Amino acid sequence: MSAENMALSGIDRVAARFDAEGRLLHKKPFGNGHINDTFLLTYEMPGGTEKKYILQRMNHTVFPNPTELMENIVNVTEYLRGKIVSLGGNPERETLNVVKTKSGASCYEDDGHDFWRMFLYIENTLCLEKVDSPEEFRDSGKAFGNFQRLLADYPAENLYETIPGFHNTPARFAAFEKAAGQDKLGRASTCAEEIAFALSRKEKTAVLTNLLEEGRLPLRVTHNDTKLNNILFDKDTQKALCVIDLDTVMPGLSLYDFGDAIRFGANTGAEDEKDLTKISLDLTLFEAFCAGYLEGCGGSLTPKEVEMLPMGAWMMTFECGIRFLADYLEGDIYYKIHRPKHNLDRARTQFKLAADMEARWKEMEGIIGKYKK
Ligand code: ADP
Ligand code: GN1
Ligand code: MG
Repeated sequence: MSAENMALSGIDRVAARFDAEGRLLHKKPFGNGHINDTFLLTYEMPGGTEKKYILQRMNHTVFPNPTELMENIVNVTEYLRGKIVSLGGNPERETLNVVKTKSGASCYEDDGHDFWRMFLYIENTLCLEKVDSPEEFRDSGKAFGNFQRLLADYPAENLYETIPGFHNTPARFAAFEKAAGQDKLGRASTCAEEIAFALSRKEKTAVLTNLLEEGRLPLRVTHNDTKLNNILFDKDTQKALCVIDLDTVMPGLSLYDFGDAIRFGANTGAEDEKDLTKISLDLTLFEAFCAGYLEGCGGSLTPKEVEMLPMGAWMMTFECGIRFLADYLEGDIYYKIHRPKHNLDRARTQFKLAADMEARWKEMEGIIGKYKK
């Protein structure tokens, strides 16, 4: 039984702890996240209408301090609410809204030490696993850029680092090397080619962290997990509406947000595609996201940040590949998997995409050249 189905049986008792209106009618597992267990709950309101909520069991293996994490989310969403209201927007649709517990806490710890949280469900939205058009991808770029701009003056020192070194690629590389060296499950022989691919690129992993240390790239408040499915699109307008999955909002580089979105959205194949001939970089989508992201950032990226955008795309793709591969080698303990070797398949697509980026570096730079100030 999946973790979601196991948890479903206890949902009513957990849901009763939260300050949701009405009577719980339906509950079902929801979404395609790799980390949390997400449920859609439908309540019947006094007049007979329905209201929906998102209930999530937080992954406390991945996020060791759920209370601090929720403090980040409450503070960030309240800050965004203020900005959205002052811009004449709708804060119930354009940012996440935390539903507190009946005792006023931002999450609930059950008897089994699992932590749960609730959000208002944002109605009439679409969550995409794949880009349908360059316009749509451009719009998602604008939304992620705008998200960063809205948080530009957020007091970053008040944010907890929910996963220390989340995009510290050299540290990720060290963790991967350790997993490959230990080879606890004897899986290294099944992915020797992938391990060799990663090892031969060790030197490149420090390019961005070095620039940050040298003060040549600015630290900003970033989202850090800018997958296309971490954005909701309005069904009516088809426009990007709300940036979700705020677990990893922390100080970071703009290049992390740009790069992670490219590695997922500008890939011609799925993140877990088995047929690697389907995996490549779609340069039209690369350019579309670039245009949208720079517009959303409001022209605030420095020339060095713009110059490094291709490196951001490569770094996030490579980093994601070594994270998937390390998890495969360690026995699939971090990411949810839905089939054997799922993490290995995911690592392979990331490495194929990273290799394609290497082959098309000049083309990426040519596109970026158009956006340099
Ligand atoms: P994970 O960290 O596991 O990726 P997410 O917070 O991204 O978890 O949620 C998983 C999915 O649930 C999202 O991709 C989206 O489809 C859906 N979702 C999450 N929050 C909301 C919300 N407030 N309204 C509508 N859908 C949501
Ligand atoms: C996870 O939570 P989700 O599914 O949006 C992961 C990202 C990876 C991504 C790969 C907290 O994102 O860092 O890039 O999977 N999130 C965390 O698909 O580790
Ligand atoms: Mg998500």
